[in-house]
Amino acid sequence: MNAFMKNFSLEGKVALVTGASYGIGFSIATALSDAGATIVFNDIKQELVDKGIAAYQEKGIKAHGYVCDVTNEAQVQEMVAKIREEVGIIDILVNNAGIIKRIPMLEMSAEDFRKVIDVDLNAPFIVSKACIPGMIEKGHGKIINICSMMSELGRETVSAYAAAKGGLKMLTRNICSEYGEANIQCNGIGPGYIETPQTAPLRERQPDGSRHPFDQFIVSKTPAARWGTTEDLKGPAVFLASDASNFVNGHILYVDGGILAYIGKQP
Ligand code: NAP
Ligand code: GCO
Repeated sequence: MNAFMKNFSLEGKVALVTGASYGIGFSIATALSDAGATIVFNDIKQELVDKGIAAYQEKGIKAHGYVCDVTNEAQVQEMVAKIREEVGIIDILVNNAGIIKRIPMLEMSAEDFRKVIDVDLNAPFIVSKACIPGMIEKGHGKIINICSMMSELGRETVSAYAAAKGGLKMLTRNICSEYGEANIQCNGIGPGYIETPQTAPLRERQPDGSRHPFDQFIVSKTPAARWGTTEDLKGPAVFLASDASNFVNGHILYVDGGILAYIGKQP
């Protein structure tokens, strides 16, 4: 590897990816591992952590899995202390764990709204807060917040999700503002519509076998004319986790096949 390409290497780095036993988090974690990082992940249930460890093993990756609910500050502090003892200080944090509830606003309970904000916005605050002291101690750190197109746009039924992801964009900029001087870069990745269990209901085939109208809508709104895959997020994640992005801070990198650049097909 020549000196320039070494900038993209994550050799010797410890990366925590939250909620990464499958889906986008899993894919990003495998890419960070391919670039040389040691992978740590968490999930709420032991059963999912075990499944995750087996899935990483299948890819030849020895991942360290922890049971932890990212909305629980005491559990998060305990997990980060354990990781420090058992694996090392976290250099790279990917705040990936997230949920969505697709409910029209007038039908949504305040409790459901709060739950989404708790996982998608409060948790990245809690986990970042737990990891930043170690990063300051080490003299560097990378935080990647998994935002969304809903950090910019609204849509019927996703009021809580859009509020949380819009907030996460601003938390990203604020962490950059507060800790840039400590050589911590905090950026976001804003995936477009990606094929994962979270979006499966939007792609379900109709009873007559035809495509879901939302599926057709997304393909027609995307200049790339397809849904994204978790593979599409790997390069951007490695870039933002590596020294190649050391002067990129407070930025949201949209990986959306061009949706945000496009007004839509003319009639
Ligand atoms: P997913 O398939 O539903 O995976 C989300 C993961 O987060 C699951 O492993 C889930 O675990 C975990 N999680 C949820 N609540 C948690 C908690 N309190 N503590 C710890 N882990 C928790 O979702 P995905 O599609 O991969 O999405 C990953 C991230 O990308 C999310 O932040 C999502 O909002 C964002 N995103 C997704 C898309 C898309 O099109 N798919 C687009 C833009 C942004 P359980 O299975 O135990 O609940
Ligand atoms: C929805 C989708 C989105 C995606 C994604 C878009 O219902 O509109 O689920 O919210 O998950 O976050 O970037």
